[in-house]
Amino acid sequence: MPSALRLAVPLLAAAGYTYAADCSNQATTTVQSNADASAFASCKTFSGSIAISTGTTDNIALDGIGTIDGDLILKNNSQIQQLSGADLVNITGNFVVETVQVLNTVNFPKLKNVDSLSFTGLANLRELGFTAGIQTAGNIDIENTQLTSLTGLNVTQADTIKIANNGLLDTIDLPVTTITDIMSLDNNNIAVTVTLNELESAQNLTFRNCSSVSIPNIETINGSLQLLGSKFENFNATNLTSIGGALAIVDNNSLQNISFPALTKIGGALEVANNTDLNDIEFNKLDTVSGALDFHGNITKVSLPALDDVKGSFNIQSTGDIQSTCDNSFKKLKDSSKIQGPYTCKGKVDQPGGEGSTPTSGDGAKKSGAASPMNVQGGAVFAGLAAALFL
Ligand SMILES: *[C@@H]1O[C@H](CO)[C@@H](O)[C@H](O)[C@H]1NC(C)=O
Ligand SMILES: *[C@@H]1O[C@H](CO)[C@@H](O)[C@H](O)[C@H]1NC(C)=O
Ligand SMILES: *[C@@H]1O[C@H](CO)[C@@H](O)[C@H](O)[C@H]1NC(C)=O
Ligand SMILES: *[C@@H]1O[C@H](CO)[C@@H](O)[C@H](O)[C@H]1NC(C)=O
Ligand SMILES: *[C@@H]1O[C@H](CO)[C@@H](O)[C@H](O)[C@H]1NC(C)=O
Ligand SMILES: *[C@@H]1O[C@H](CO)[C@@H](O)[C@H](O)[C@H]1NC(C)=O
Ligand SMILES: *[C@@H]1O[C@H](CO)[C@@H](O)[C@H](O)[C@H]1NC(C)=O
Ligand SMILES: *[C@@H]1O[C@H](CO)[C@@H](O)[C@H](O)[C@H]1NC(C)=O
Ligand SMILES: *[C@@H]1O[C@H](CO)[C@@H](O)[C@H](O)[C@H]1NC(C)=O
Ligand SMILES: *[C@@H]1O[C@H](CO)[C@@H](O)[C@H](O)[C@H]1NC(C)=O
Ligand SMILES: *[C@@H]1O[C@H](CO)[C@@H](O)[C@H](O)[C@H]1NC(C)=O
Ligand SMILES: CC(=O)N[C@H]1CO[C@H](CO)[C@@H](O)[C@@H]1O
Repeated sequence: MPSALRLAVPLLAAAGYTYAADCSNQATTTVQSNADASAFASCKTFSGSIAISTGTTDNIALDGIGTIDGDLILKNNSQIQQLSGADLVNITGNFVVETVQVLNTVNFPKLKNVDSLSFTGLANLRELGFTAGIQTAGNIDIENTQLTSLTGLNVTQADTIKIANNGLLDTIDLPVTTITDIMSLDNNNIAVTVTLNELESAQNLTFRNCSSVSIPNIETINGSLQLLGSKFENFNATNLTSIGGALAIVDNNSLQNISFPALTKIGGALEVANNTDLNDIEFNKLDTVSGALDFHGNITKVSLPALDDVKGSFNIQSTGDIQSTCDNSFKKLKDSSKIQGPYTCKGKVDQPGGEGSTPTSGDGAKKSGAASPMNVQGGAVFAGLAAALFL
């Protein structure tokens, strides 16, 4: 043990005595050893933040403390294998465990309330030891761990939840009902099943590389919904009536059916692209798309019977033969100015491209936006709007 650390160990504790530590500290209290941690055992509430030193080699048990009125931080430590707190119920600040390679046990059987939970860079952590279940956590960030499940996270409301790059995580099942800012699930185990059966309202939702996503009770998404690089065959959102921002369904090679039977309004862009097996696109109640509408891929059927207002550009390009739908349905919307931006709708295209691209083969390829100088100008404006909305 380096001499600086040895000096930091309180003498009495080192000699085997217990002593009552101060239960408050305005500065962050640095714990160097488990003896330092045990010194707080008599503190029902500890006022102030506790950080465990990067050089600590002991396992740390913060037993006795019921509430930490501050943060609990363990960062960048290469030795600690176990972190626990037998009596801890509340952390009013952040609970941060970051870059602790050998940590294999986190045991806080009574912990229920934290302001935020950030567990990242934990190459040996397989489970969260939160037996009572965390009930409140405004922000949750779990990245680069070996967790196999999120058992122990029982939050019903959160501002942000980010769960990414957890290679063994194959089940995400949370009782959350409201997400006020962002939920992002990205690159966990490729077989991960996502079950958010209580979710009713959210701001931004991003699901990338998931094997199934279930959000049957979602009613409103105030921001955007993105389904990316996933391998589910079906996606449905039976109760979803409006999306305030964009809806993007891109790069899902197994996707066969999507169902949005109640969706009427999309406040941003609607993009459905490069889903190899998705042939049939139906949005039966959709009337308004305030950004661009962009469908490209192997599409054989497009049904948008209620569509009445597309404020951005309109691009449909498919390898399939959809030309009659273009000519019989969508051209009329363009002609009556219900599609306000540039218009492209083309079947039997070799390489279907996104908004702004020129269809590569077939006949009748033409972008009506170029018909008059006035339209060109309007088109440029709307192309800009659409591009912005695609972010
Ligand atoms: C945890 O916080 C709640 C709410 O502030 C409080 O009622 C409870 O007494 C706290 N528990 C402990 C063990 O400090
Ligand atoms: C991690 O700790 C080591 C020493 O234990 C130190 O050299 C390094 O700078 C620390 N890294 C960060 C990002 O704090
Ligand atoms: C946590 O949630 C799971 C599933 O939603 C439930 O089975 C479990 O009983 C809950 N645990 C607690 C302690 O609330
Ligand atoms: C939601 O996403 C949109 C873009 O898709 C972005 O402009 C907005 O800031 C995001 N909201 C939050 C709370 O991050
Ligand atoms: C979405 O917007 C509605 C209406 O503005 C609001 O009542 C609701 O709380 C918002 N939901 C979220 C998750 O932000
Ligand atoms: C959808 O909404 C209806 C009516 O509000 C409700 O009865 C139903 O349980 C919700 N969920 C699903 C999956 O339809
Ligand atoms: C994850 O999704 C991205 C697209 O968003 C895709 O490029 C990537 O191949 C996917 N990863 C896996 C393992 O499927
Ligand atoms: C909705 O999707 C689930 C799989 O995610 C599927 O089992 C169910 O049959 C689908 N329901 C409808 C009405 O498409
Ligand atoms: C997709 O929908 C069609 C028609 O409703 C159905 O025959 C087919 O089985 C569905 N595919 C999957 C994978 O559920
Ligand atoms: C779909 O794939 C094509 C060809 O790889 C690519 O040019 C296009 O950008 C992709 N579209 C999206 C929305 O990723
Ligand atoms: C269309 O389907 C073929 C064959 O399944 C596939 O190779 C190709 O990538 C698909 N194209 C698009 C744009 O999804
Ligand atoms: C899980 C899965 O099949 N993901 C694929 C979705 O489609 C993109 C390309 O369109 C692939 O890169 C992903 O591997």
